[in-house]
Amino acid sequence: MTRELGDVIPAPGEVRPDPAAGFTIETGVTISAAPGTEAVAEHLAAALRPATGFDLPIGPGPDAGAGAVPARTPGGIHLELDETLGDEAYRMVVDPGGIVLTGGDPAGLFYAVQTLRQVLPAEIHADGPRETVWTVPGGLIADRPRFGYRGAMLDVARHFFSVAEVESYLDALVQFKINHLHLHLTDDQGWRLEIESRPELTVVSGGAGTGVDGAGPGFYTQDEYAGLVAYAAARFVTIVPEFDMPGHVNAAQVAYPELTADGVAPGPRTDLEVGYSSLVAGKEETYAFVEDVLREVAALTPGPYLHIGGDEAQATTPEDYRAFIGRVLPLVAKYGKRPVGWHELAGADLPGDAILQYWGIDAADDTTAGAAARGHQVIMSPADRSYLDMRYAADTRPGLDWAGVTDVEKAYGWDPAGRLPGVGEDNLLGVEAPLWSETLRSLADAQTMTFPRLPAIAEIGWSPRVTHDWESFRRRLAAFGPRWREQGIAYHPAPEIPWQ
Ligand code: TNX
Repeated sequence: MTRELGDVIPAPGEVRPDPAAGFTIETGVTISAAPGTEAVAEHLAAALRPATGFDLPIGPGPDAGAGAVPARTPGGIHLELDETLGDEAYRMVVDPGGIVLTGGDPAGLFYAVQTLRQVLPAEIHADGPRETVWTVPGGLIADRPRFGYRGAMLDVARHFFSVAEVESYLDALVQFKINHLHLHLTDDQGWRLEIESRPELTVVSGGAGTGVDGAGPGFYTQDEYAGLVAYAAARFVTIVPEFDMPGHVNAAQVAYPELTADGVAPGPRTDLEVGYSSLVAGKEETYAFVEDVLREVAALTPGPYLHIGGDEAQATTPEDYRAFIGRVLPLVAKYGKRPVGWHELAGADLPGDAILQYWGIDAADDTTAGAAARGHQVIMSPADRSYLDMRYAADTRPGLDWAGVTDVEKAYGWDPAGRLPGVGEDNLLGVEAPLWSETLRSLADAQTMTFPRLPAIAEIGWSPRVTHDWESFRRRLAAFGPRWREQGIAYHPAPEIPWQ
């Protein structure tokens, strides 16, 4: 099916189609990579070679800095950088002479590549050669993100996902210009990252029988986790590790009974209850433990953020909560990281750089607004719009429904800057779509809950508000059916989308 230049999710800021001026990628086409673009050129070639069957050799491009004038290779695809475009921004120009992709930085260039993939026929995602005419529609796209933080979250505690599964999930996310993956690494039902100074965490709470219904065992060694962080970084994704505390800690207490009030280990838990476990604010053992965890995780984390959870601490008194958070936040700073917490953290004294992640379901929350007024940045994840674990409809499975059911139109139909009175555009770091895994049992389950709603959240996070248009979105989304089928990505065939 012929593509139109603007048939892209997230909707680009500016699209100037020139239908007379397309370019067809044929055998013999080459890729030229200006200095600094080589790694993205490899991503581009890897995306185009399998389905086209073309060699698409990568050669050096003219170095604009060295005064070489031709900013393109006639008959080819040229990659270059122009920092005046800005962070994560890009431009794509397609005419009969070829394709020029210009990034404000390498991340922006990577997003140009994602846009190019989307305006090629769906068969471009096939893993072997296809007889297809690989025409790219002519014209210009100039694009840049609305928010610098466009996140997804995967709960690997309630159901563990292997490194290969997370990498596959991430490959699907980056096609929508997601740039943060928050990993919920610990909860009552499991502990999923090896901590060398606290080996029992994963020996006891990462193995067989952990996870909801005992169905999601596993953990990452530190080497595996470092590999995952590097895999993400190569795709311009920052991993945000979360260690949920002071609640959601039963798995830690099973492994280290000194973390309970009476020093007696609780039994392992595989049910869905929340709000019953707590670290003990008045015990020094608590802070020795937290410091061991934060120190090791910070050393494994090139990104700026450490997420300390802080949600649903019903088993912690408000005084203990404040005392606990007051001891833990300086530890995050000690190891050079910026703290992120669920919005309940607003009830504690916070350093100015602390970020709140809002997950509420109504607009009556004034603690988050108060924190925003004091200068804290907010990540918007309202459960009734952005939670990927909510059911699509009453009769769809898997999923929960405590925040209601969320069809695609509801996931798309909100503005993060209009969600909470007192939390406007300037208070927002960005948006995130969390996927909790209590009801998930496979990567296919995770994909089914994520697609097609993640593209809605991605568009809300990336696209200028003026482009927001449900009719346009559902038509553009329809084209992803064949793309996901080619990639083997499961998706929910939402009835409101006229799927191709
Ligand atoms: C609430 S949202 C939780 C999680 C659950 C989720 C299920 C939040 C910060 N806490 O513990 O997994 O609901 O939707």
